[in-house]
Amino acid sequence: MSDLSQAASALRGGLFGVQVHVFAALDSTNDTAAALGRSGAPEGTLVIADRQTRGKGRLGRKWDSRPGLGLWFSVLLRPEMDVRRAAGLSMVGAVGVASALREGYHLSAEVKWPNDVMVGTRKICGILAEGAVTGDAMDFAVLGIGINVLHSEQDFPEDLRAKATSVSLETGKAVPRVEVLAGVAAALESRYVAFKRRGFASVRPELLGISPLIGTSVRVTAGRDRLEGTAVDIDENGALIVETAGGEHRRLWAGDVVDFA
Ligand code: BT5
Repeated sequence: MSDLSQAASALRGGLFGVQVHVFAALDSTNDTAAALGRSGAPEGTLVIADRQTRGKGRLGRKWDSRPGLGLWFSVLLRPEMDVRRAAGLSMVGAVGVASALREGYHLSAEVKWPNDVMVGTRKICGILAEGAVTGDAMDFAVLGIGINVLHSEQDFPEDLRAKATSVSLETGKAVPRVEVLAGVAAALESRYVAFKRRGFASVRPELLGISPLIGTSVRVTAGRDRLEGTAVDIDENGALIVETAGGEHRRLWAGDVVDFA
């Protein structure tokens, strides 16, 4: 916890740090950021916790968020755009995190569509974007980011040990969490500002440059649908384009790539 108390000073001057709320423990930083959003907190408000007791993944999955080891935080965004355009936000977040890890720590971090940040086959960061909507307009969005920083392999639950990694595991160094936070916040801010101005097109070239799926065979699940084919593109709206064996191009808006090679 001690190092996280430096978060506000590490973020001073940036958009993502206009207000910083640091907690020893929360159920989920996304839920607290959403509550702040409903009570009118400004864009850029950041909520961070040393530990989450109910860290959330997508589709009701759990995010392992033990104390002292990771960056578990959420930023409140007020993007003033319709819901369909805002759907690209989680990918904007993933590109921001991957670029900060590449530039700051020379990690070969990549973005596995739609929003996992991977080093090789292991997940180093997960992103959960949630929104409050009136009609077609976003009231606000919450971009929740979990980055494994100081974990050794034993620090992950057994079922994640072969699938997860951390900044320490990849660099061999105990990098301070607030240092990672400051780098990620700056990288996110520049991508977010561009995204507000120019939409998903602003992030697409960078995303395609660090997408390990493109050109590979993939198996994707999307709700009850299963699809196999070759990932050929991520389109101008953020959808994954998969070419099936029959040559048909299928456009996927959401889903999980369960296998690729
Ligand atoms: C995600 O979901 O990857 C989104 C994770 C978002 C976490 C942040 S932390 C701050 C904010 N507050 C929250 O409550 N959430 C956000 P998904 O793509 O559904 O992946 C979930 C899966 O990742 C799990 O089912 C596990 O297999 C795996 N997993 C769980 N914890 C992990 C960890 N610490 N590192 C790597 N993989 C993990």
